[in-house]
Amino acid sequence: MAKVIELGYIGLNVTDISAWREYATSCVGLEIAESERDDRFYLRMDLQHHRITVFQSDQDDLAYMGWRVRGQEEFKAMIQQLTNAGVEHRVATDEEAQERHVLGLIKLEDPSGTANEIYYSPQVDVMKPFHPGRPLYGKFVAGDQGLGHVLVRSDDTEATYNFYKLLGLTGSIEYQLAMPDGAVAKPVFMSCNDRQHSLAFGLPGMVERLNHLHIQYTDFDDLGVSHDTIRSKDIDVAMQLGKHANDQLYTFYSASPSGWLMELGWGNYEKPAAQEHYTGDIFGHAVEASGYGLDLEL
Ligand code: MBD
Ligand code: FE
Repeated sequence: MAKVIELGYIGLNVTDISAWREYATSCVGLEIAESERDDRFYLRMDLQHHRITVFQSDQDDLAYMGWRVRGQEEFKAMIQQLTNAGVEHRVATDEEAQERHVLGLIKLEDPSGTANEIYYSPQVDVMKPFHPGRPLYGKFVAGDQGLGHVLVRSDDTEATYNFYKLLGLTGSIEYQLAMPDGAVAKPVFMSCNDRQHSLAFGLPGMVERLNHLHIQYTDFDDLGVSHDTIRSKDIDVAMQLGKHANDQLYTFYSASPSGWLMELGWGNYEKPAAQEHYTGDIFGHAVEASGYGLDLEL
């Protein structure tokens, strides 16, 4: 079976592209790389040409997720796998692959209509050392763990699980959470490498496609400086610093310039030997600013 191996890139549609330049560098520490097109810029986290493309748009939401397969043979096998499963997809043109700085690209949608891409061979700029947008003590956890994770809207948990299972991700329900309205949320977390999860879904009430993007630092002090910076700018913190039960990361959630949340984190993780679920986090993560789709008792 062909499998994706990382959430390698994402595209973000944003209404305020200059706010994003400031936020991505000073609050997060990402490196800006300019594009030859004036409707976008790139964000780097490591040696890869880019990890995030920020597009000037009339909306603020996830534009697409890009999943990497190991190489050209796995790419061909993935096309066959999608065809055999009857999943609608399109092999992109050379121009479309070039636009993403990859050698081959498939375009498809998940069951909620969220744009997904599967690619092989990203451009890696080995001659251009990663240079953070603000001084960092360490760097980002990226490389073969991909850029981080996203929590996306799912209109049908079972169908969404089956779609991403076909791409090669594995996972399960990892929390049972009592919601303010008395319902029980059962979010699903899926993984394709050593990162505990690259994708989560199954929170009720989402309208936009993206609830949050998680990015991880190698160095605890960088998380602290990001927290100070975000506090000094009076940016809303939806969930305060706390430690998750599943990925064991120390994280907090603050509002990005697009209104959805950025979950910045640091920590180490040991995979449990068999499937587990939790009813809350280890500590913290109290709701501070509500209305960001994470009004949960973690
Ligand atoms: C996560 O990364 C997360 O965003 C939530 C809500 C719960 C556990 C891990
Ligand atoms: Fe998360």
